[in-house]
Amino acid sequence: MQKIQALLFDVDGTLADTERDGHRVAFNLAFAEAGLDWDWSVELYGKLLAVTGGKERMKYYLECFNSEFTCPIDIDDFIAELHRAKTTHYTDLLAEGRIPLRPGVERLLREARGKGMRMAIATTTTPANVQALLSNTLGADSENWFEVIAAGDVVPAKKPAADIYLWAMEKMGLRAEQCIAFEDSENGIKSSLAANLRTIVTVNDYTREHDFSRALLVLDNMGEPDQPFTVLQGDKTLVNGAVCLDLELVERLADNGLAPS
Ligand code: XBP
Ligand code: MG
Repeated sequence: MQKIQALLFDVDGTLADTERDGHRVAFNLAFAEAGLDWDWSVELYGKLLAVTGGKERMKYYLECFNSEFTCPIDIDDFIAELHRAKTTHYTDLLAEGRIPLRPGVERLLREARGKGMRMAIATTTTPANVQALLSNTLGADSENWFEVIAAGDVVPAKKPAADIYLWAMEKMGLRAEQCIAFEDSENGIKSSLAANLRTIVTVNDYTREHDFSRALLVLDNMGEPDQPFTVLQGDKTLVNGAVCLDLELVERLADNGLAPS
């Protein structure tokens, strides 16, 4: 088995718990600003997360949850304008420091960076959102920690399609067996597995019940030395008493985990 050369990170739900208190809130602010009475509750948003991509999610909402709505202008223009406003609200929320990184994320990123491990982002969200999250949590230059930031509309087919991971690996000149993906959702792991990537999952409140049966390991979070993770699924003998996800554990899992087929 080839030694791991790169870590490929999903963003929303994996690096930070952005959906409920970030994206959802920003969508609602954009709706109110546009004079719409749409209100995406925490519960409704859980259903809407079935579709990745903010523009795609709004269309799904109109089709399945608000089909009475008559669009005043061309639907694509209308959605695009709402989405621009939503992105502004979302990046403003991040600038207020409202959304921290999840436990263990900064520790693992710093360790990987210090040891020369290559890193990339593979996400469905808009590039400006990734930039805002990284700069407001890890500092202005932290975007440069990632060799490739694969985000948003750079590929036409969003997760669960494999495209965003394939795009990132192509840019890095790497094959799937040389990388490990980090995901938090079923659409995310469908995408990484379709790209043939072994995948480690950290769940969140929206994704706890998703199907992660083909993950290398499923954790509640990446853990810290003084705040241990809980192993939800996977081979506990490989975890071997570790309390947090560090590079040694990632490599051990990768060496022993079967490639998805
Ligand atoms: C999460 C998504 C995104 C965000 C909203 O992607 O599906 O659509 O919810 O962001 P991932 P945009 O977990 O792959 O990071 O509104 O910018 O699409
Ligand atoms: Mg995600």
